[in-house]
Amino acid sequence: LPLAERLERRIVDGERNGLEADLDEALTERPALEIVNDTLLSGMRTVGELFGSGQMQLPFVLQSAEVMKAAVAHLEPHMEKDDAGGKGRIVLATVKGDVHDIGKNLVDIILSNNGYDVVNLGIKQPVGAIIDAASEHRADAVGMSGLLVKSTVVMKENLEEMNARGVAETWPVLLGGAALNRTFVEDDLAAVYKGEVSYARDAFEGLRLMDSIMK
Ligand code: B1M
Repeated sequence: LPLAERLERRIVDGERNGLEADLDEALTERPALEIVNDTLLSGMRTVGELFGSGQMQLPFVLQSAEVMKAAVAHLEPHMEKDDAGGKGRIVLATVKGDVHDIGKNLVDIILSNNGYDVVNLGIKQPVGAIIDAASEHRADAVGMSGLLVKSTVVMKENLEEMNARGVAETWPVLLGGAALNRTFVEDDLAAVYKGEVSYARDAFEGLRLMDSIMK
C-alpha cells in the first residue's frame, strides 16, 4: 500500500508494529499536522463508521484509539511551535460521563503549540471540578469536550450551573466534540448561557476562538 493508505490502515486495524517508521517516513514528505488531519483522522472516521454500523467491536475501537494516540504522541515534537507563550489560559476537560479524549488532547496540543497555557483536567470531569480549576488557575476561558449525545445534555447543565454560580460572565466557554453541531451551540446553548459560548468544529477553530477571546 502507498504510505498514506498504510498509515490510515494502521489506525483502522489498530496495528502498532512499525508505526513509528511509517510516521518518520511520512514526516519526510509532509508536515506533522497534515499527517494528523488528512490521514490519521480519516482512519478514526472509518473506525467510527464501522463501529456505528456494528462491523467493529469495542475492544478493536480501543486498539485503534491507542494507535491514534501513539501516532499523535510521536508526531507532536515535529509540530510547529509558536514559542511566544503566555497568550492566555484555558481549562480544558471532557465532561462528566464521557471518556473520549483524543479530540480534546488534540485541542490541547494545538493551543499549547500556539502560545496558550492549557490546564487539561482529563476525562469525566464534573462541572464543579472545571469551575474550581478555572478559578484556581485564573483561566481566561473554559473548554469542554464531549462525544456522546448525552454529553450535549451535560454541557447544557454545566452552563446552567455556571450561570447559577455567577461565573458565566467570568469565563467564555468553548465547546467541541462530535455530538455537537453549530446550531445547537449557537442557538440553543447560547440562549441558556449568560456569558459567551462558542462552538469549535475542530482544534483550529478552537485556536481561532481563543485568539478572538484574548483580543
Ligand atoms: Co466511542 N462512541 N464509545 N469510544 N467512539 C463514539 C463517539 C460514537 C459516535 C461511535 C458510533 O457509534 N459511531 C458513539 C456515540 C454515540 C452517541 O452518543 N449517540 C460512541 C459510543 C456509543 C461509545 C460507548 C458508549 C460504547 C460502549 O461502551 N458501548 C463508549 C462510551 C464510554 C463513555 O464515554 N462513557 C465508547 C468508548 C470508546 C473508546 C474508549 C473505545 C474510544 C475512546 C478512546 C479515547 O478517546 N481515549 C472510542 C472511540 C475512539 C470512538 C470514535 C470511534 C472515535 C472518536 C475519536 O477519537 N475521534 C467515535 C466515533 C465518532 O466520533 N464518529 C466514537 C477523533 C477525534 C479527533 O475527533 O473527538 O470529534 P473528536 O474531536 C474533533 C472535533 O470534534 C473537535 O476537534 C477534534 C478535531 O480537531 N473537538 C473540539 C473535540 N473536542 C473539542 C473541544 C474544543 C474544540 C474542538 O474546545 C473545548
